[in-house]
Amino acid sequence: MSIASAPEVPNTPADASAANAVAAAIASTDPGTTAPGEADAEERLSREEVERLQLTRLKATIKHAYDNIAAYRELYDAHGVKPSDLQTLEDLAKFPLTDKEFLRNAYPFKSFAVPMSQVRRIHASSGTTGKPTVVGYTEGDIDRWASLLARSLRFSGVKPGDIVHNAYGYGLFTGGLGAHYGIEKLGCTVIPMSGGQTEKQIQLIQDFKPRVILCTPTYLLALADAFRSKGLDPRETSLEIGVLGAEPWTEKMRHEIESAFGIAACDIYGLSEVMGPGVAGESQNRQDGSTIWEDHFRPEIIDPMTEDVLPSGHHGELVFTTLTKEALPVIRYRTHDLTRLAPGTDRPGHRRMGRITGRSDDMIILRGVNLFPTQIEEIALSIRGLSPHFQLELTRPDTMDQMTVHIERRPEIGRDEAEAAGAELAQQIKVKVGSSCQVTVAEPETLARSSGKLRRIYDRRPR
Ligand code: DLL
Repeated sequence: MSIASAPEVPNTPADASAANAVAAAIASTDPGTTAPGEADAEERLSREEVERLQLTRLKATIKHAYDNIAAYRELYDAHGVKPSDLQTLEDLAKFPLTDKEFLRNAYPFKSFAVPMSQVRRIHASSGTTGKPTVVGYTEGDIDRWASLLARSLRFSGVKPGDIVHNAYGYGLFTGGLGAHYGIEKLGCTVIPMSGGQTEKQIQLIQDFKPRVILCTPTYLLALADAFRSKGLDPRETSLEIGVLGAEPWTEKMRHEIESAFGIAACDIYGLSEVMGPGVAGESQNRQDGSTIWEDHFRPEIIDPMTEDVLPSGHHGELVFTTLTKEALPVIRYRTHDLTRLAPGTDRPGHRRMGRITGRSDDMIILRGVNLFPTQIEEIALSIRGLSPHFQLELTRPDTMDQMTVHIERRPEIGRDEAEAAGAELAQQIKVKVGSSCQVTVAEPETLARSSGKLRRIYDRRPR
């Protein structure tokens, strides 16, 4: 494994403005600001120009991390690489990969490349097991994050002057505040609703009449159900656009949401360690996958087992290097998200990512067959009478693992039809995924809903 632990010694960055190679690189390459509603110059760069910009910023980032973060210095010294070994973008592959463990070992602040006096904000991952992953931002980082979020929203059809209902959770999670600053930056009115309080969400959507909603795809479905249970038609709201992310979702789920609300649903992708929401955003005109903002992030796809970089178009694990982060530069950071890269379309200089099919750590291995919850979502939503509300329960009643899909029927079908739909689901999973499983069809609105990222897998196998 090519990942080293962070040392116990604290970092001692010198005066950050002098030591911060990234700040200098940004200053020398920054094309200046544009009006909030217009595409900015970096967004419009050609592929060649983007790569030239990436190389300048990448050199600066590696130097910044090596000079100011002891963990990177130790890691690179142990691997016998130094910042000057990076002369081309391909040279990045010479540098070792990093992951969540690398950041956790630097808990809480040893992964920061600037003095604490320059860190304006902290966020942290939920950290269900062990210590959370802590991320920090300078004033410049927050400003660039807001600009990228604003760019992503604009790309998805949001306009200055729109009222935006922000139902991503506020707090240590990057979703709420990250989106909030971007919404303001674009010149919109933000309703900082956060997640939960579904009754209140419904009331405010009716009273404040937002044109745009931001939340997870599964929470938007929960809101659709809540509207209906009050006898209200979600298609009658003022909403026209949903900018949805923070969890995997399929094209079938997009259609489900779009028809439930009569809106355009666009993807937004990001992760805290790399920045937060807005690492990639989707064009409303095309809805052809999220465009990665490559003026700020260099993506790679690797084989998760061999760790080799895969050729363009291959499916594998997404790895990111930040190009403009001052407080927390990450270099070759393993996201565990599985996808592929595709050429840019609406923004030809910036590549797109396919839908995240799953996370390598969310993969279920059922009697030797690998499967992801998104595969079940895709199949379930193609069967009449089955809803998108499901959970996967893993048990081991004897020596064999077993998976039970608990899925709600749609209210418009009866019990008999629901049983037939459940049997059809089991059959199609067997044919398409290659694994037999049990299906139990639950009554509408009986499975757990979430106000943020939905938990799909309940693993009850003995450890
Ligand atoms: O979920 C940041 C975010 C907030 C993105 C709001 C979009 C909207 P984390 O909590 O660090 O950050 O979780 C990051 O969530 O590695 C993916 O596995 C998953 N994820 C995020 N966006 C998408 C998406 C935020 N559009 C992890 N599609 C990532 C699929 C997503 N998975």
